[in-house]
Amino acid sequence: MQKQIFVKAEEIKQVIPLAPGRQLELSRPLVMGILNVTPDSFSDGGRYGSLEKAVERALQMESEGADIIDIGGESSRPGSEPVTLEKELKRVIPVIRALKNYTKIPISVDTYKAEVARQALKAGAEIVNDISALRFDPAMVTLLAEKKVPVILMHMLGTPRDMQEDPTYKDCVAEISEFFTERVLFCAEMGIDKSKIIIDPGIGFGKRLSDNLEILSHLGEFKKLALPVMVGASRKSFIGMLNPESTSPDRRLGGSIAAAVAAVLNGADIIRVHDIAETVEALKVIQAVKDKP
Ligand code: PT1
Repeated sequence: MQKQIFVKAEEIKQVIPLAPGRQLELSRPLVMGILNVTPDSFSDGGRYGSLEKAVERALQMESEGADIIDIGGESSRPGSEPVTLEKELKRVIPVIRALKNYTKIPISVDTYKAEVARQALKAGAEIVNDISALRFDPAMVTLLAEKKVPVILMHMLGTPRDMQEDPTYKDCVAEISEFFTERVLFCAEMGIDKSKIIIDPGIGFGKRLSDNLEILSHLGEFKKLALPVMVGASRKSFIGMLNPESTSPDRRLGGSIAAAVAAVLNGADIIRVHDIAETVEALKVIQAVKDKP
C-alpha cells in the first residue's frame, strides 16, 4: 500500500528553539507551571516565601508534568502596584539560580523589565514572558534581539494598576489580533526572528467577562498569525464571576480546568496554570479524544 504523504495542517510539528540542541516540541499542548515569588501573590500569597520552598514547589510542578516553569516577582493581578527593580531582582534571581541546579525543564521569567530579564537569562532562564509585549521597557527588545531567546508577547489594555477600570473594545479579538500584527512587525524590524515569538491574548488584562469568553472561544483568530498561542486563565476572576461560590482564587479549580480544556480545544499551544496535576490529567483525556482514529 502506498505510504500516506499528506498530513493535516495541525500535525505539522512546530517547535520553540531554546539553546543549541534544546527545544520545546508543540506536538501536544504544553503546560507552564506558575511560580509566584511575590509575598502578595494572588493565590499562593506568602506560602513560598523562602528559596527552598520555591524550588520545592517548582520541582513538584515538574514531577506533576509541567513542561515549563514561569517565575515572576511582580504581581500583575488587577489593581496591583509595581515593585522596584531591586526588589524584583532579589525575589527572582536566587530562585532561578537555585532551581537551575535541579530541573531539566526550561524556566521562563515573567517580567517586563529588561534588567530582570538580562540577569534571569544569565542565571539560567531560557524564555522571557513579557506581559507588556516589549512596550514598558525600551531596552527589552534590544536584549531579546541580542540573546535570541523565545519571548511571550502578551496583550494588555493599560497597566495592571488601572487595566480593569473601564476596558472597552468594539471587537476585542480583532483589536488584539491587530496589536499582535503590529508587535510582530516591530520585532522583525528590531531583529527578533518570528520563530522566537509566542503570543498570548492576556486573559484578565483589561478585559470584561464577555471579552475573556470571546477570546477563549475565538483563539483560532490568533492562530492565523502562524505563531504558537499561549493562554493563562488559571484561577482568574472571570471564573469567579461565572461561579459566585468561587470567591477566592484557590476555589476556582473546576473552572480553571474547564478554561484550560476550552483553550486547548480551540487551539492553545501552551497553557499557564497553577494546578499542574489536575490540568495534565484533564489534557490526557482531551488528547485521547482528539487522537482517536
Ligand atoms: C498571563 C499571565 C501572565 N497572567 C502571561 N503572563 C498573570 N503570558 C501573570 C484576575 O482577573 O495570562 N499570560 N503573567 C497573572 N495576572 C492576572 C490577571 C491574575 C488577572 C489574575 C487576574 O483575577
